Amino acid sequence: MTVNGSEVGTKRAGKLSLISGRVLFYSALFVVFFVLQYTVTTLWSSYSSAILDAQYSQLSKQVLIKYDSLTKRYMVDGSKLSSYTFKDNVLQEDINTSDYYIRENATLLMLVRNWELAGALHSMRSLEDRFNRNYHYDWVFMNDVPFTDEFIEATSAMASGNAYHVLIPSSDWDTPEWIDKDLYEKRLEVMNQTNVLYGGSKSYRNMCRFNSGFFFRQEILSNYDYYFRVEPEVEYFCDFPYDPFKVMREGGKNNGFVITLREYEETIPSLWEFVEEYIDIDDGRDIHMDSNSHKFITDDDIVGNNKAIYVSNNAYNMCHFWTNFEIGDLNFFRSDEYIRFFEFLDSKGGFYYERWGDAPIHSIAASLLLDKDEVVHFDELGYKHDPYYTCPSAYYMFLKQRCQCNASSETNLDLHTLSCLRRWWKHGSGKNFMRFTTS
Ligand SMILES: Nc1nc2c(ncn2[C@@H]2O[C@H](COP(=O)(O)OP(=O)(O)OP(=O)(O)O)[C@@H](O)[C@H]2O)c(=O)[nH]1
Ligand SMILES: [Mg+2]
Repeated sequence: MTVNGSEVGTKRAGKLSLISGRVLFYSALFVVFFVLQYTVTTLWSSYSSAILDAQYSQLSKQVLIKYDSLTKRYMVDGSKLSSYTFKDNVLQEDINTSDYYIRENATLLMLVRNWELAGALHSMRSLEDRFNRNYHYDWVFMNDVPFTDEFIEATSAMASGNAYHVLIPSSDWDTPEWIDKDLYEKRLEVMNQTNVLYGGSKSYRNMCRFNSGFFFRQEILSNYDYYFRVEPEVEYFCDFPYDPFKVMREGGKNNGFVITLREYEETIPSLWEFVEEYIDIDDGRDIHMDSNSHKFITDDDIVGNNKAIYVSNNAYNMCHFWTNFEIGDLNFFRSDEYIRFFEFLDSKGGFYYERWGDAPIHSIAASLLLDKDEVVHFDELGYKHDPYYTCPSAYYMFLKQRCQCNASSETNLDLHTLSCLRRWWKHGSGKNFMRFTTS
């Protein structure tokens, strides 16, 4: 049988095309398979990461709800004013401890006039409800004239502890003989005319001098280690979460405050000059610049977002602790260090020729004579003395302590440019993060 060449060629060509068709088919199949597998893998991995994402978001949401919303939430947007905690279940924790009712050797103290009875009762009611009803600390009332029976009866009834009413000896109250009377009258007149707050008042001056150098010498206070100063017509906005006297004793604190602000310079024009003189005389005996908080009262750079620059005529920046709320260690005021400091300043006559307040005197003494860690800011204690107040800005504190105040209001002094709180955090014993900022 003969097979011609063209027939063989056709058969070969047919075989070849069959083979290349198969190759093409399998290649296409492989490509399809590969694409399919890639698609399925990609889809699966994004699906599973979406599930994981969802799980993680869920978890972090739970954390947010559990911690942040309670413990790091602030009443004031954009401002980290108050302390916060990372403690779990902080709102459920019981404030009470087994030694809840154990008292320190301390008293509540009010210098007051008979006609201020209603205001005194208002303050007492507030402090009793928010704090003292659990402790029953004594109340000591002081006056430069005898208390009326009505005053004694009403305040004794309001006090949950013992109430003592003390007459201040005139030697601790009245203007001393060595004050130059003509000069005094002239200065009174000038300050009155220039509308300096209480500039024309003699009794206000006696009060400031008494509160600076004599209250702690009253015999009744020799029975106590600590005092808590209370004024008429003030208010405490929150339940006290602790006994502040205990905080003082356990922490080795000598002075505690809630509000710090600038003093009116026209009331203390020459005070700082004399303080500088005293620092020179002291020459490192009582004043230790390496551990005290002198920068709190001298530094005037911008701190945090408080952009106000306060210009004063001397190196004192006018920052002081408001003494209408003050918790202090009487032993500090009774110490040689404090008495030396007070007597030096008193001898200059500025309580009368000017109108030195007890707040700058106490504050400068604390900032120079005490270690910075011996002064404490009680940031949990909401408090009002017109025209300002302070209110805890940490949300958990606000709820837990049943506060009744508006932390974000203009009258919350901590938000105000007059406030020295951030400066205290930076140079005193405040928030550590403030110490590491450049501004
Ligand atoms: N016994 C007595 N107490 C006084 C006298 N002057 C003031 N005080 C008390 O001293 C404290 C401070 O006096 P305040 O009049 O409150 O002085 P302030 O806090 O600087 O000013 P405002 O409260 O704004 O009037 C208060 O507890 C007063 O009751 C006084 O002449 N005699
Ligand atoms: Mg007052």
